[in-house]
Amino acid sequence: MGLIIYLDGKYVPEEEAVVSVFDHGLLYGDGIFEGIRAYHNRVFKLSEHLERLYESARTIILEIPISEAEMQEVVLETLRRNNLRDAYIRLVVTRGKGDLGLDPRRCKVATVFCIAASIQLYPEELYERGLEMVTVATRRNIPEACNPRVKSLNYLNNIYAKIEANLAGVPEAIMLNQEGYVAEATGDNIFLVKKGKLITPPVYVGLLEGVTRNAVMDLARARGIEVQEKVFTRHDMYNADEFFLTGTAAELIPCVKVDGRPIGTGQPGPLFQSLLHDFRELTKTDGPVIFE
Ligand code: PXG
Repeated sequence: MGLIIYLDGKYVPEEEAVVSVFDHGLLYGDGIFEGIRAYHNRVFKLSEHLERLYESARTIILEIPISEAEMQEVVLETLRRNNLRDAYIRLVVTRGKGDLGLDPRRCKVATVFCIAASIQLYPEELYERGLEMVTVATRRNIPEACNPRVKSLNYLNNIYAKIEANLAGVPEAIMLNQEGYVAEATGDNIFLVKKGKLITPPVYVGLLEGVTRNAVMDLARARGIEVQEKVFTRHDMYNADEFFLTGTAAELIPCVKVDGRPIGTGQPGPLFQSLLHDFRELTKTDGPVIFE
């Protein structure tokens, strides 16, 4: 593809953007990342993504060698060097090069890289028709063991769930927490609509506090819709009026069938359509400009 990649202070051709086999990001999944999008020459919710990245770093005691302001410039400059105004950005910070022992103190300096690539959006028909999903047996990691709020490089929990969805022949999985409450999908947050209210599981259930999730809650409130963060079960899901997912990759995607039960009318609902419209409008004005 001939991309220019930011790696540890330099912008290099992708062939030269390589990390050590002794990097603990690879050996142990010891690191963190963000998936970010640029729309219409702006980086959507960049400060929110950077805040989450630095908070994840603090929790795992990972020292990021550059400041948040410098990181913002890395993202913008990587986009400029690749002449991208609409893009998908992958920002990664690993524990860095160490040895074959898991002690993070063996890693002297974190590895930082940023990839900006053009992105193929889902076909429009998926947003119009909606997805089918299944609840999978793999439970979401418990916060006391591997906190889902940390956007770590350790995604095996989610990959297990994705494999189950693949085996079931559907594009996405619903993951429950240890108590059986609905948590999230493999890379997306979950919303349902019931009697005009928008409901999403609270962060303490054990999920990633999505940037898109928070944006959608704000958009709903701006429309005068009541938003509730409360726990719910599969029963609530099956009896929702509308159901949809949010995430940087998926944006807002309707789900019309869960575990064989059609949701609501079996078609994407009106509140979903309104929020998707508002979201697309917001992407035109939110975030720092790439090319002045
Ligand atoms: N839950 C999980 C577990 C995620 O990984 C979200 C929710 C949604 O969060 P945001 O902040 O994006 O609204 C995510 C995000 C990928 C990919 O390459 C995954 C995510 C984001 C971008 C790309 O699969 N996950």
